Parts: sequence; structure tokens; C-alpha cells
Amino acid sequence: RILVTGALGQIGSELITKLRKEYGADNVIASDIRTADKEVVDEGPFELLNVTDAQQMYDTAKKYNVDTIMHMAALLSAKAEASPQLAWNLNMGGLVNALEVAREHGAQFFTPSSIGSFGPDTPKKLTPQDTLQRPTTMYGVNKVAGELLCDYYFTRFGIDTRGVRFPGLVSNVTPPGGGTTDYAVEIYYEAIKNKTYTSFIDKGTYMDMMYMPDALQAIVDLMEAEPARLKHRNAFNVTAMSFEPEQVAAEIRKHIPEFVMNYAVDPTRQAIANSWPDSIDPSAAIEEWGFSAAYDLSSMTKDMLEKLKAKLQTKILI
Ligand code: VAH
Repeated sequence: RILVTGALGQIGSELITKLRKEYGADNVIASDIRTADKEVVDEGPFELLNVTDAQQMYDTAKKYNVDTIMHMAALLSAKAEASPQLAWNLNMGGLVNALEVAREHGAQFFTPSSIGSFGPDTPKKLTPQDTLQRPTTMYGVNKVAGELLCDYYFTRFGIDTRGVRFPGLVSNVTPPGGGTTDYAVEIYYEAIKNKTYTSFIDKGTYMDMMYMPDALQAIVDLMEAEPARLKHRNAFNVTAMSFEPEQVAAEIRKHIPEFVMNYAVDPTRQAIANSWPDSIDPSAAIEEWGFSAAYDLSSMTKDMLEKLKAKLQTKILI
């Protein structure tokens, strides 16, 4: 049985659907600090869970006798920069609790790191798997500490911890909340609704990105990988593409020719983006567990616009 925290989040909400398809609905327990009228809650076991409450997490894991924990609850980069102390307590407090529950249950463990774990001194082009990590954001500090903590629980307690460094993730089910790469999601919604988008990230700002279906498959592939093949454990660099705002706009114009792109740069999120790599090197993930991404900017844009058009039309119709 798999316990997923942060199940109503951008990754969590689609990860639940994917896992329930792969392993059966009753074997995937969704949890989040709040409930919602979503299929995540209705189509399988759901528990209210505050990840900063260790006892509550232990009791939930015990109730379902879980053997895998996928810890997805976190405050993303921009929100964490706005409330750094809250971010530390949630991101690190939640992670320690989840790791402790995994240790007491001998459970396999997954949590994502991020390209946000790199800083301004890290090589920006084809950032290596093993390199300097001096992030200048609270989110980045949380992600580096999290990577090291997950490695520690493997070497010290033998917990089968695994993780990836996700790039910006683009999805059409649950919009992200409080991320720096969110512009790459918002742009598609606005393109459908208003045929124009005002980006808070400046033109020319390259960041790694990946379409959510590829991110979800990467989680399943890593968790099912032969442990003996894993030289790294947590924090595998994974990416599908690297682009800057003008490139997304140009791709959207192939479908919506009249699409207009404007810029109103948000200094805080621009500073975060500037401290991150332009493109990271995923070769360790490819070699050690066969990572691959199916979507590039062109196929992602086509799929996003199709899915959002259908979704927004039904909303308008309702
Ligand atoms: C964020 N979407 O923007 C997340 C992610 C690489 C970016 O960590 O904070």
C-alpha cells in the first residue's frame, strides 16, 4: 500500500490517478491537509493529514499498513521565499516525519528535489548530476537538505529512499501554487481564455521543464528500478526540455496565431529563476534507471491547448 502526502497538489493530484491505475485504487491512500470535492478524494482511500504532525502520520501509515511513502507535500519556491520560516517547518518538518514513519515501517520512500537545489555558482549549462549546490532560496536550502537527509536514511538506516530533481512541471489538471516556473502553466490557460499572457518571468530566461505525464512515469520507473543499478539514490537530474518564454509564445502561435505575449517581470521570482540552471544533465537517470521523456515543447503545447480547450469549454458550458 502506498501513502501519498500532498495528494491535492500539482504533482500529487495526478500522481494519485496514475498510481491507482498502476496498482489499484484501494492500494493508494491519498492524504492532504485539506479535503476537496475531487476524484482524488472520492475514488479511493483519503485521509486528512498534516505532515507536520508526526503522530498523525504514523497512525495513518499504521492504519493502512503502508509499505511505500511518496512525500509530495511542500511549499514551492516563491511561496517559500515569502514565508521562509513556515517553509522550513513544513518542508523539513514534514520530510523528517515522513522519513521517520518510513523507518518505523521499513517502507520504500520517494520525495522530489528540484532544479531549485542548485544556486548561482552552479554550472548553468548541462548542470552535472554531482556538482556545487549553494542555493540562495529557502526552497533550495530545503531541497539540498532534503537530498542529504534522504541519503542519510539510506546509508544509516537502510531505508530505500529514492528521488529526482524535477524541473518546472507543466500540467493541465491542478495548477501549481507558488512556484517560479508557474508562468509556463499559466500561459496556456491565458492563451485559451484571453489569447494573451503577461509573463512574470523575463524573455531570455531559460529553465528546464517537463510535461506532467513524463514526470509521473519517471516516478514509477525510478521506484520500480533494480536497486543494484542505482549509483545515485535521491535527486536524479531529470528534464525533458529547456526553454525561455518567447519560445513557448512562438509555439502557442502555431495554434493561436493572434496570441500576444506581454511582460511584467516580478523581481522576486526573476531573481529565483536567475539563480537556477539554464539546462541540467539527466544522463545519470538515463544510465541508472532508463529515464526518458516523451514530450517536447511542440507536443506538450499541442496537448496542453487541446486538453485546456476541452476543460475550459465544459466549464463555460456548465
Ligand atoms: C517551483 N515548480 O517553481 C517548482 C519547481 C523547478 C521549479 O521546484 O518552485
